[in-house]
Amino acid sequence: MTSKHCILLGAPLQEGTGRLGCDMGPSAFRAAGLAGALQELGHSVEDRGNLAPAPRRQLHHANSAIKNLPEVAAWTEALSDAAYRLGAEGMPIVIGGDHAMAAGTLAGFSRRAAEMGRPFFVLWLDAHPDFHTLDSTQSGNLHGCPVAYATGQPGFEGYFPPLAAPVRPDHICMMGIRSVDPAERTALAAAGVTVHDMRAIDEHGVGPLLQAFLRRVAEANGVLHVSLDVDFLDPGIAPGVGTTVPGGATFREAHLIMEMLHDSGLVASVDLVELNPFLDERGRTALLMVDLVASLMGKRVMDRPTRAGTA
Ligand code: 6HN
Ligand code: MN
Ligand code: MN
Ligand code: MN
Repeated sequence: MTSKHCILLGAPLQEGTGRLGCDMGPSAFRAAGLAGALQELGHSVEDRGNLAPAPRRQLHHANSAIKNLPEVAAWTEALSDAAYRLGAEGMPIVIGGDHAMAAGTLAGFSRRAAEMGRPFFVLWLDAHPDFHTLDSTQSGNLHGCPVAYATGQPGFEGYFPPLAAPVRPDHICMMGIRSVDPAERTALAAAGVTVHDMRAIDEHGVGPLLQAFLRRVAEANGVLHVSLDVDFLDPGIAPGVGTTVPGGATFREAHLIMEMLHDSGLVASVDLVELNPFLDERGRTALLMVDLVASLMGKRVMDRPTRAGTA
């Protein structure tokens, strides 16, 4: 197994959600043994602590539902810069914090990939597509917007930082989707994002769906970023999240995805988002997330021949 230099960066933002608690996410991941689990697999781990962006100017938007726009804009800028820098230093694992975080990480990692002259791909594991614009969001919770921003959908100009390298919508594969707002449904189809909803998973299984995407990434010599939202998982196994939706990925579906990602050797960076320790039960969601990261980084039951993104 190839050992990696894992760089942990905490992003205790919670301003993208409608409730408090995600700011404790980075601490819970640390308490659940994230660093030790990676070291046990032979990786080196460097914990860079938590990011704390400076407050900035007021921002006013015509959509009065929007919450905490200046705060989330500041996080986006700070995370975009951090992701761009860390992308050149090792394997960044950004620990949230709510999913608004991905506005910054997608922007920064995509910019890094573009600079390396390699195409950038995203595997989005979530119950939600998070494809709202500032104009279309009705909840006003900005964790519902990062993918629209990072792919350069209109209306973010003047609020979020300009994108050096917008993510191509047709380079995004979403899995586990089961809660889509009407505005998102239309926009996703128009943009050409691959959406494997839970029905597709039920019908085909996660294995073949993921394998097809990994083959595309491998053939393009792409750089792959994985954004893992806790609510991708079924609430029965992962209660520690504010936006539970029934009918999510099972323990084995999630682990198989992680195991296949590991074997592909394609993953360059990871987001771990939406863990809300205040809603968790004795740390079980945090521990499951750490176990999933371990599978992504090489933990396996038995040795088996690697199939490196093909087969
Ligand atoms: N997440 N579509 C809903 C909204 O409020 O815009 C839910 C967003 C969930 C956000 O999954 O990170
Ligand atoms: Mn999400
Ligand atoms: Mn979600
Ligand atoms: Mn299922």
